[in-house]
Amino acid sequence: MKRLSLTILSAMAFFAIGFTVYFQLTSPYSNNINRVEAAGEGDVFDSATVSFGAWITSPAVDRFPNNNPRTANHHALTPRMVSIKAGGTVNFIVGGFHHVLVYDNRTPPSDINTNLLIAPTAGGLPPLLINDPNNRIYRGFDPSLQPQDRVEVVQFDNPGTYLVICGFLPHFQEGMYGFVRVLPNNDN
Ligand SMILES: [Cu+2]
Repeated sequence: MKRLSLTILSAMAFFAIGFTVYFQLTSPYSNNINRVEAAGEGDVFDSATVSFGAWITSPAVDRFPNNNPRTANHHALTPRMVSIKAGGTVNFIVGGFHHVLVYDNRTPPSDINTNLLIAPTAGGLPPLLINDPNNRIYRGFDPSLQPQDRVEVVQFDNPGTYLVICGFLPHFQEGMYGFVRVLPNNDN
């Protein structure tokens, strides 16, 4: 039995590491703002919705009556990039222990100083929230003070390519970030 659980554990670890590497190597967006900007536009609307973390279903998850199982959370922005018109909004639908941070036009993920950290206000956690104010244009709620399922709506006046990261350090280090492309609004 012990050997079996060890095998399962190492398989899980292998999968987690493999997935992280795969994601970083294959993401068209990793650190390359030019490629984000060059991506196809499709239909662009005034608002977009981004799932900011999610609860997995495979294996099955039971949150009843009031559970936030830490190991059952998907650490990603879905989709990883959205485009909206200038003046529009992005609805970040948060699912899990996540911290929404938005950085100004053309900030690459590599610019984020992960040595600047603060502790969540509640819960006695160590300083694991990224606190780099340089080019930061929106900092969301401290997740330690909020329900894990919530919405934060952010508005963008100016065209540009904005980096959105999860400020919870372990998630950012796993690649939990994405981009909002704000295109000129020709409707005005
Ligand atoms: Cu997160």
